[in-house]
Amino acid sequence: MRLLVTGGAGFIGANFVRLTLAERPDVDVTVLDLLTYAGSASSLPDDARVTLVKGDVADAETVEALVGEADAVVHFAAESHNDNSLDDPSPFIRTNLVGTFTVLEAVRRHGTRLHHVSTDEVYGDLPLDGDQRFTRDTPYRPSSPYSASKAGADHLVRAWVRSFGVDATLSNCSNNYGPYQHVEKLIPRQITNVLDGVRPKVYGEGRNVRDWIHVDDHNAAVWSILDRGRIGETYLIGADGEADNRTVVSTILELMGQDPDAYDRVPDRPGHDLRYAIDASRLRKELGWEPRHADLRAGLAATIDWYRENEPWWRPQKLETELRYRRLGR
Ligand code: NAD
Ligand code: TDX
Repeated sequence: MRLLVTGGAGFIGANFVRLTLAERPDVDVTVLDLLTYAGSASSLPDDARVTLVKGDVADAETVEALVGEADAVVHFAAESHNDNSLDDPSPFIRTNLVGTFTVLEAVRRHGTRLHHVSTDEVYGDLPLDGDQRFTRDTPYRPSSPYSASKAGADHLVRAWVRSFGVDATLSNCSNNYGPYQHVEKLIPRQITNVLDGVRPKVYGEGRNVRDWIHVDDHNAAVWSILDRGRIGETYLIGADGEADNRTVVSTILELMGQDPDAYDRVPDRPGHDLRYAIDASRLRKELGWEPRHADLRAGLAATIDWYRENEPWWRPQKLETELRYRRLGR
């Protein structure tokens, strides 16, 4: 089987390729990735079963040719960072909307199976206090240009399923963490700050809650959906990992031998979503998926070790990322 993985040189995609090589001996992978600031060939294993094609998911000719050679497509490619989308939304529109449209047109022509990877942020946010959780029936209410572009992409996929009979499934996952995550994101930013002797930066009061899941649990769920998911269905992926940002940052500091309060507060992100929480019971019941790394503290400790041991991977991103944050005042 040949799988086309768009965005496979990014954080979740590269971990997906690694999991696939380890657990699916019958699957060869073609990665289509533009290698933007967020993608790196060095995140991919050097393996004869993986072919990396540098190209744009919004380029119809490139996508058409690669989909024509694939048995299935997993679509991860996206601009993924909220803060960047507030600074300049334009690449989010092109990659997330036009890119998804381009993939849909190609799989429509070739009759190829598609799994579309999306986010819980399409549902907007939940109140800080309370036990409400997102389900697949929660109305879409995205807050940022990033989440609005992902919401639009999800709607395109559902329309292509209904109107053109495309063989697609969708998933909306909560916040991922683990190895190979770009240092712009909360957890690797703060781990690498501490490694550099810099105090972590928490937006606002740090009370915002995210529902953390280890990237391998997300990717195992994607494989469950590819194997057993019902065409046209949407599966919410989450591992009951709710924690507020202060707690995450304090845990990182403590695990790294620092004072848990040794962080700085910086101005809040405009439109900052308060809380995300996923009800993944359908995925568990229908497809039998269970997270294997649900202990956030243990997962953070392993992730800290990974960043300690892989400075040559993250160091080239760090200075430019922090200069960008300085310009944004965060
Ligand atoms: P990432 O930014 O680390 O990786 C994105 C990859 O897409 C990069 O390799 C980049 O080079 C590539 N890319 C960007 N524009 C492209 C284009 N025009 N053509 C081809 N490739 C392009 O993002 P990630 O965190 O790995 O997220 C992957 C997917 O998962 C995204 O669709 C995102 O919305 C979704 N998602 C992410 C999270 C999370 O917590 N990170 C949670 C839920 C869903
Ligand atoms: O330095 C920081 N300080 C801080 O307090 C950064 C970078 C973030 N934060 C806060 C903002 C959020 O409340 O931490 C939380 C997590 O921030 P991000 O890592 O930027 O993630 P988030 O905005 O929640 O979005 C992530 O999860 C859903 C991914 O980036 C998206 O791609 C995914 O769809």
